Amino acid sequence: MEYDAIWFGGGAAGRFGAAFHKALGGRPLIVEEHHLGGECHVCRCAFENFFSDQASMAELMRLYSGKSWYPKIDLSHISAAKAAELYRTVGQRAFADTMKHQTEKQLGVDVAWGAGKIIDKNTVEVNGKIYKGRNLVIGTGSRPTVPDIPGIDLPGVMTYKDHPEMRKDPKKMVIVGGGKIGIGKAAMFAPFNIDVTILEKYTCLPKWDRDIRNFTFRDFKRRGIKIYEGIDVKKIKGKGKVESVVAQFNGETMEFPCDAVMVSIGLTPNSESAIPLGVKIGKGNEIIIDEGCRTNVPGVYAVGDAAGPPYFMAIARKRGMIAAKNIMGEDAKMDYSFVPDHIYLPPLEATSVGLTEAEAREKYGDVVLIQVPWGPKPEDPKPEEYYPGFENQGLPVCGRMHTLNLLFYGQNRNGLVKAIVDPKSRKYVGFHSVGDGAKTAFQYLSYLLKIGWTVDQMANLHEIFLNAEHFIQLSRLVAGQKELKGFAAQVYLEEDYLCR
Ligand code: COM
Repeated sequence: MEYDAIWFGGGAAGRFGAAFHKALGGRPLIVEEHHLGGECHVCRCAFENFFSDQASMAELMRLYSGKSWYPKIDLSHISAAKAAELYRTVGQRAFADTMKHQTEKQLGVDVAWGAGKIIDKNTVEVNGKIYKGRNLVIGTGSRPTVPDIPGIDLPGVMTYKDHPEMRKDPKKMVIVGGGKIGIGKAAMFAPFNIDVTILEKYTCLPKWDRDIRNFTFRDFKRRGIKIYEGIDVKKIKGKGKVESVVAQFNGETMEFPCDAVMVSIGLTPNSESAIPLGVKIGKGNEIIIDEGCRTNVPGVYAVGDAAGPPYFMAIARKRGMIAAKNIMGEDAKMDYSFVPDHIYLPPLEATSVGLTEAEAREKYGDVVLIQVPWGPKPEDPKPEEYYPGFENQGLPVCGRMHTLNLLFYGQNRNGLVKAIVDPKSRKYVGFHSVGDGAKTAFQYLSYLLKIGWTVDQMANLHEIFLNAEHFIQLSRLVAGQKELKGFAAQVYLEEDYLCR
């Protein structure tokens, strides 16, 4: 039997692509060795959501312990390894079963289980059986990039892939790389009494709005998470297991004692299986595709992380959907504009879409900010006068369930929201938040940005108070202004979070 397409790899891109292909009336076959859904439920999104929930609970218990009616809780023996074990033994299997049931039984997509071998662009062999397809879609995902430095193979050195496999609780962890994975991991491990140091060669979260970065890293500093930027990791030392990380910083050699290292310097696309087909491969090991997810070889497509960044589940799934449409004779194109982004920062999360303030100023000149809190020294109000230790914060801001609790007990952790508006057109150009629960809104805000949503339109929506990002009510406060001024001019929170 010949299929319309063989989807080589059943991760987010292949699974969604094949399902979409089937829904369009096509005949897809997924080839998958391990489980459907890719890394998501093994060690990425699903696992990280779970682990972040566990870390949030630890952090919130720490904050609330002995306050109000909350009992005093001893958190000195909590265990990150225990949290990982629960997911590893129950979560991974439960998700795998669900994906299999949904894909094969509910959606009726055929799956050939086993290690596939691409024979040619129309032929794949699985367990000695030959499958034929008119098209081939490569969705083989990505892997963590690992630097070639001495000691990288020592026990105790891990990547995000190994996180669910944690069997012992580290005391001191060094995170190599301050991108969104490394920053997220720092926030996930610190609540479990793990002493965390982040070593970043350049700048942490360079693409994020400066206020979000500063808010996040000031919070890290308060929590004892140490950050070095501009530091070059040279080797990992240890006898039989990791004992320290050696790095070059400001011309000096520094050694960071630790019993665990998390390497998070980026991702490398898994493109190797497609190379014999003659597809073009880019400098980052990615399969080069056009807007329709086609490679240079007719009838061969690439989707998901295998085709390079942006590495984001929504993009992976949408690449699958676009490839499916094109296989079925449409002329569909990827749209990479206004893709939202997100970082786990338990008990909070950062979410962003559109331009940062710096990008917006470059493009539109004077932009208007609708933002709370205002900056480091608000003239009014002065909450520290009636609530000691409550400096530098404006109103309670974000959190789906902890807004007011975090206001009182959160040690300045009650969030930040920031909308950026072009005052001439009154259109939003970017939304940013640190809080809890804003992800849902950002899925829709990304669409509103794309259609040119204005402050006046936003002011006409119906907020359900309290909510996670407050953009409706904050916009309504200023939408009556003929000449839009927004909230107070921006005062950057000081960048005082770095270890020097
Ligand atoms: C999510 C994986 S766990 S997938 O995108 O639904 O396949």
